[in-house]
Order: sequence, then structure tokens, then C-alpha cells
Amino acid sequence: MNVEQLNREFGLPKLLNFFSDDSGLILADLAGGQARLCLQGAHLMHWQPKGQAQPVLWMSREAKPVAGKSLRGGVPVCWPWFGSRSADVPAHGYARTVLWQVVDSQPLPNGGVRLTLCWSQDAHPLWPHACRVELRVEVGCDLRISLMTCNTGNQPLEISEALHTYFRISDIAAVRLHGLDGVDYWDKAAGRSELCTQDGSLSFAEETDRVYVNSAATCMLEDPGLKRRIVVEKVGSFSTVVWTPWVDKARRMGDMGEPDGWREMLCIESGNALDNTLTLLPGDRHSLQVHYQVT
Ligand code: TA6
Repeated sequence: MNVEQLNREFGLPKLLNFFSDDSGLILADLAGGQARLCLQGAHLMHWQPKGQAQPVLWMSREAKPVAGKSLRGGVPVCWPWFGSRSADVPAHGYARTVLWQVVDSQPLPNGGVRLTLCWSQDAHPLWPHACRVELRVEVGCDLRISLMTCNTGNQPLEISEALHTYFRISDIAAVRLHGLDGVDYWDKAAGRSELCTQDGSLSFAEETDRVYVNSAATCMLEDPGLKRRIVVEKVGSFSTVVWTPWVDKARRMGDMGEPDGWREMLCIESGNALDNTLTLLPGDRHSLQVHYQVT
């Protein structure tokens, strides 16, 4: 569908408007501009609820929508695998670079809006299986995102996934992350892969890349610099990934926004990865739901 058809079929006055930018990609403004989503990747790019002086989601100053390329920031959808598999396939799967279809839009009682997108395939060159995945975004004073996968084929499927959420913070040295005390994690920083156990809350002073496993724990990010707390509550997700690249990896990546955009972001990702990889039998469906609140 083009922009006109999308607005005719799914547009909602003041709540949901589709438009295309100079990349030719189609974007959607939600809830009167409190959020913005790119149909490529069903990628939520921006969320700044009323009353918040800064966006809750971080987006690199250098990021702009480009066909076939994922955006550095917002909520990339990692699916049908999380992490890197081999050098010749993209890390975190291909869902974040394909064109999702809009399937539904609804106003919400709280004055917000719900937008549902889907990607379905008989096969994909990188993953030759029949499957359907839906992303549902509910935007208002808080944010809910659901990622629902259905095995539409006749073989069991192994899926790993994550909502790879980048949060805007005042400074990486100022924040603390609570809620993971006692949870086991795979320490993936600096090429390591060691199983450890979290002791207390997290503060950050170096590259941190941890996949916490077998935990549905609610996390709370405390940011005194922006005078806010962000609560990440999830259902159907047993892995939480915490990632800051720190200065050297950020420089190597080159798209975190010079000179130190990396200091103003922290990823808290809700998914099912490593020990929590899912097996879906034919006809099975799995739903991962995350509720983000700012207080
Ligand atoms: O989720 C953390 C991580 O796996 C890091 O290791 C880093 O690679 C990050 O994701 C970004 O990955 P991307 O493919 O988006 O550059």
C-alpha cells in the first residue's frame, strides 16, 4: 500500500498518520507525534510521552531511514535469531530490514493508539521456513510492544528474538539498573563468553554486553540526571540483554553520533536468546510483551 491507501485504510485523525520521507520509506506518526515508527523493520524510532523533556528512546544523531538498512536506535526487532550466527548473515536476523505490512489500527481508551504490523513468509533466502510474525505497538502515556510469532509451516522452528530497545539517558556513568540481582548472565563483552551471576544493581564504567537468562524479572533504570525512572516489565521473555559499547567499540561502530553519543544511550533488551531460544511446533505461537513506563 502507498501512503494515501494507508491513511485511507488505517489513518486515525490526530492519532495515526502515514507519510514518506526522502528515503522513499513510509513512516507513521502516532499519538499526535509522541511516537514515530518506520514500516521497514516495524521499527519504533521515537517515543517522547507528554511531560518528558527528553525522548525515552535514544536514536543516533546520524541515523536516518535508508532502504535495506537498520536504524541505530529506537527499538530494532531482532528476529528470527538474536546475535550473530555466521559472518555471511546479518546479526540479529532480517526482520529489522524487511517491509512489514500494516494490518490494524485502533484508538485506545487512554487517548493513545495501537498499530499492528506483520511479516509473513513461506520462506526467506536466509531462513527457509514458513512463519508469521506480528508486532503490536500501543503508544500513550506509556508504551507496550508485543512480538507474536506463529509457526505456519510443518516443521519445528527454533526462534531467538529481542526488542533491542535503546534508552535515552543523561549519562552512562550516572544511571543504575535494578532488578537483575541474583540472575545468571552470559558476559559477551570484549569477545568473552562467560557465565556469571549478577550481584546487586548495575552501574557502568566499561563496555557491558550481558545476556541475562532464565529470568522474567522487571527492570528499573534510575536516571538522576534526567530525574526519571524507566520501568521495563515483560511477559513471555526470559532473557534480558544489557549493552553499552563504551568508547572504543562505539568509535569502531562509527554510527553512534560523534563525539560521544554512546554516553547518552543504554540498551535494555527484552527477548528470548541463548539458553532461552524457543522451539515452536507447527501451529504453535509465542508472544513476547513488554510494558515501558516512565515515572
Ligand atoms: O544486544 C547487544 C549486541 O548484540 C551487541 O553485541 C552489539 O552487537 C549490539 O547488539 C548491536 O548490534 P547491531 O547488529 O545492531 O550493530
